[in-house]
Amino acid sequence: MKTQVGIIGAGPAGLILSRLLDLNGISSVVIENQSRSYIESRIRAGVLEHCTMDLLNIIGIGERMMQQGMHHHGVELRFEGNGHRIDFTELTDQQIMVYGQQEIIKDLISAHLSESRPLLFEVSDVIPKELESKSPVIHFIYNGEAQVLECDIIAGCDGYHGISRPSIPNDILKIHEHSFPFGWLGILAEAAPSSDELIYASHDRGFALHSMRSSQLVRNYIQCAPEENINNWSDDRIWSELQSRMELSAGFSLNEGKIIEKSVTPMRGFIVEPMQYGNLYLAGDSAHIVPPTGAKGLNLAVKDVRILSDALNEKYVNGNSSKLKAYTTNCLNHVWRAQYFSAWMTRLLHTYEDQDSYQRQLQLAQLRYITESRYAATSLAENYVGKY
Ligand code: FAS
Ligand code: PHB
Repeated sequence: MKTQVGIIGAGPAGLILSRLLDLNGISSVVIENQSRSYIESRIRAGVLEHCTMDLLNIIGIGERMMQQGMHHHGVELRFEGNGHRIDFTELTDQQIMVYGQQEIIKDLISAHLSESRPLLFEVSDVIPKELESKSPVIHFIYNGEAQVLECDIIAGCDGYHGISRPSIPNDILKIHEHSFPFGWLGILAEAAPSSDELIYASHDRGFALHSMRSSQLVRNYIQCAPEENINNWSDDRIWSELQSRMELSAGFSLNEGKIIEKSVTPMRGFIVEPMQYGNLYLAGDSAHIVPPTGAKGLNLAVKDVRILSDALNEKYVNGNSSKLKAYTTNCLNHVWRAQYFSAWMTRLLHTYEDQDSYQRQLQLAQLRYITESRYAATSLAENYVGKY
């Protein structure tokens, strides 16, 4: 098997890269170790920056998103029993789109297969090799048979637990990482949203987030311990904790419903550099993880593959590899910006076990400042909609 770009992983990074390359007449093969049904049902991101929404429309897979997604023009910060709206459109002239990651994956896969572009599911034993050579290869098993994919470039879009990053020698990789002392217990529930926009609540009992997927599906999160045991959380306990942390002095209650999915996610920041080695290029979660408080993970993956496809286009169309050489530098700009914003939102909105009243009052003073100062609110809004 032969192609120009071998892509490992059919997440947002891999599938959007393949489409961008195809639009520039560059061939690629995407290999994925999970089944189609598994990755189309995996609950992940839900918030798209303005520029991510624009890109999905530009590459021609935004139709269902624009019909079924929810256009949000702000978010609410809730603390001390009051809600405060941050008006994105008024402050930045941009918005966000709330549309489930698994829906984007479904749209990308159906476009991919309807155009008969190669996408292999349920591969195994994937091993990228000869990364420093002019023709790196990917060994893998497909339908029980050993395969070798010869390519010019390998794109490692296989997420944090993938094989691509570990294929780079340890002495080459520099790792920056930080674990926050809490996790998120996330639920997907059959209930109508209780607000038109997302609610970020900072409460003495801990952080909580009210998000949504449709007019019948909500996605809520509560701050918990990093290694929290989900079995200690009955559905009743989850709803009562959410209600407590979302309280308003004027009265408020979240619509409750059947919880159809619940999981605990640790909160950490992680970045490797370089994001390239020979002819292997990392994009998305394979190179960096952000705490989800800033809703940046998926959007970062999209920014990476925009830069990578542009650099590959320059190589194949103009024979100029300067942008490929500068790939890591060009990506780290937006990656560290998103890390900064995600860590800032996390520290602002979560309570720390060893926090004293002085530190709690500092958080509340900062929240008041953000909701009273146009400049502070604009800073949050710009970072949230992805205007950078
Ligand atoms: P992905 O992990 O999405 O895709 C990698 C793909 O590679 C997967 O399909 C995997 O099966 C495949 N793969 C792995 N190893 C392989 C191998 N050896 N061979 C072949 N294939 C292999 N981000 C937000 O912006 N907002 C959110 O609300 C949000 N919520 C999240 C909630 C959870 C629980 C998690 C885990 C993440 C969340 N994120 C969120 C971040 C998330 O959206 C990621 O940033 C995004 O999926 C990154 O996309 P990819 O880099 O494509 O990686
Ligand atoms: C989500 O809708 O899943 C979501 C929204 C905002 C975040 C994180 C997750 O910050």
